[in-house]
Amino acid sequence: MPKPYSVITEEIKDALKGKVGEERAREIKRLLKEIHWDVGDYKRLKDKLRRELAEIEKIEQARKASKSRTKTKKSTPQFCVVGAVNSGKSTLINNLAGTEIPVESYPFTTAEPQYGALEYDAINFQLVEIPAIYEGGWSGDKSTLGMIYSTDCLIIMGRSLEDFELVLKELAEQNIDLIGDRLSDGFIQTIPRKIPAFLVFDKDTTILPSSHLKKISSDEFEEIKQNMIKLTKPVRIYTMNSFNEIEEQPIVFYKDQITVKEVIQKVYRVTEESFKDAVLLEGGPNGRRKRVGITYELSDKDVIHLTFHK
Ligand SMILES: Nc1nc2c(ncn2[C@@H]2O[C@H](COP(=O)(O)OP(=O)(O)OP(=O)(O)O)[C@@H](O)[C@H]2O)c(=O)[nH]1
Ligand SMILES: [Mg+2]
Repeated sequence: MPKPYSVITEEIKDALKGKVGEERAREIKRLLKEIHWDVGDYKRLKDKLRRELAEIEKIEQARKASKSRTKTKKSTPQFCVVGAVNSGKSTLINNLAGTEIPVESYPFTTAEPQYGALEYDAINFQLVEIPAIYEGGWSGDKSTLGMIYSTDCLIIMGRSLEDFELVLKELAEQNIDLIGDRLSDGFIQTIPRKIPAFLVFDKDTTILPSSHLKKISSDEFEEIKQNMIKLTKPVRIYTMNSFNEIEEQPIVFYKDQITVKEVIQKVYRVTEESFKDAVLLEGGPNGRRKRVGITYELSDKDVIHLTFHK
């Protein structure tokens, strides 16, 4: 007796849960062998599995062919934390990233850059503490200046108006323009250098600089993390497989105007001609469902199911 259709569908879902890539393909092949009946509902089910298998194989082939291109540099936005001595840079990174960078009440505790990692809202951030700035300090320290120049974003810390004035002046002297969020093209290095930044102050600070940048208190960790997202403006695209399961890790872009085409190019590395169509859940799993073409412009947290010609 064939197993009831509903039982088989559940079994398939369980068997494939969490499996991706080659492992998923192997499991599908096994399931196809196991289901002997190839008529009616069973046939439709097997066809669906066969379609998914073909899709995975195509994607895996393409992935293997271009392994070197799979690592995209900007998957981890970097934030350098800059500030005067004792402004709380190490303390902030320890609080956000769970690191144990030494914190002391005397100045210049941190003599070398210190690193921390933070995952928030599906984005991996890197935090780097830059040793305390003092007047003219960066002019004689090209390696520190180089790190600041090449970072994606800055967190500027201070516990007094003088602290902030010092850092803002040093940054201006190095020809660095501070901006409220990333440029529409991403973290590109313009001349003069423009870097997205915000200020973090100790709650006892009485006067803050009249800067156009956002200002957040150093104990508002949630707000700081949210602002890191706001500043970097990630476009997170979730892909969905044939069983309507949404992948946990999104594909992340740091650029405005991302089209379906760019997702295909970045992730699947298949040619445009093999693209069949895309079904979109607007803004998340509960969003409006619509069928879109290759030039459709995606938004943050869209869920997308792509199909390709065999
Ligand atoms: N009042 C107050 N003190 C703080 C705050 N954050 C840190 N501190 C204290 O300030 C001192 C310096 O803190 P750190 O986190 O080491 O500061 P830092 O900017 O890394 O210092 P350096 O690496 O020496 O430049 C320590 O005694 C901390 O306990 C804060 O938000 N408010
Ligand atoms: Mg420190």
